[in-house]
Amino acid sequence: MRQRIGFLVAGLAIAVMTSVVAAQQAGKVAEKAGVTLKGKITLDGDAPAPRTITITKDPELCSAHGTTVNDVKIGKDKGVADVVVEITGVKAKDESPFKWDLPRDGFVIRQKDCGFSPSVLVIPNGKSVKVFNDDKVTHNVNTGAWNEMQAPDAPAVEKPVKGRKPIKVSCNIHSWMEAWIYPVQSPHFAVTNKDGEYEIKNIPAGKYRVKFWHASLKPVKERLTFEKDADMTKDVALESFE
Ligand SMILES: [Cu+2]
Repeated sequence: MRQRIGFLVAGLAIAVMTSVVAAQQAGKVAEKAGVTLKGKITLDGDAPAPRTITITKDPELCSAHGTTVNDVKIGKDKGVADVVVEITGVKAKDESPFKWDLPRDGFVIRQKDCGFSPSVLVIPNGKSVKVFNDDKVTHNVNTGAWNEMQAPDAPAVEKPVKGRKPIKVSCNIHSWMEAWIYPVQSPHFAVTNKDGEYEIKNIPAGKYRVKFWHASLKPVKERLTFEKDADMTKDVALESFE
């Protein structure tokens, strides 16, 4: 009998310990999940007039989709699309595991209807970008670091991306074509949707620099302190350069 009680006590002790460990692990997971930063990026001032482009090459194709370009895409309530929000300075040991939304076909830019799509591509620093030509005319891909002609149906131009600054992509044949590759060092980033909204999850507690970047607007940098379990909202109004 005494032996049975002994087993029971031991079993109970193990059960309690197991649940304590489980609770601790759950706590760790919650801690690891970090906090969420979200907000809306708007335009401070009037929307710039669409830029009129002069179609000097392949007009049959390139004029078919209009002759103006909106460098700043404005959505609901003056929200600005394609703003990169990046948190820098997170210590490697605190970093969430890289949970890139890795596209099956890699990081891709397409040349279609005499334009680049997407207009901003965020890519982990060191990964390769693939550029495809979907048009029936010859394009070119020029980043400064590399400059490649691309005939219709040519294979993708694939190049590694390295750096800490946004890289402008242009086409030497169609001067109005422009896109940006934005290399990031960590997974703590977001790109605003068509209405200027963004959300970054899993930010470890700490004090970091947060960059708000758009190719045609003045960049904003903020230092924000993230407290454990305290989700934050940060709205920013960006101004034009002029
Ligand atoms: Cu082109």
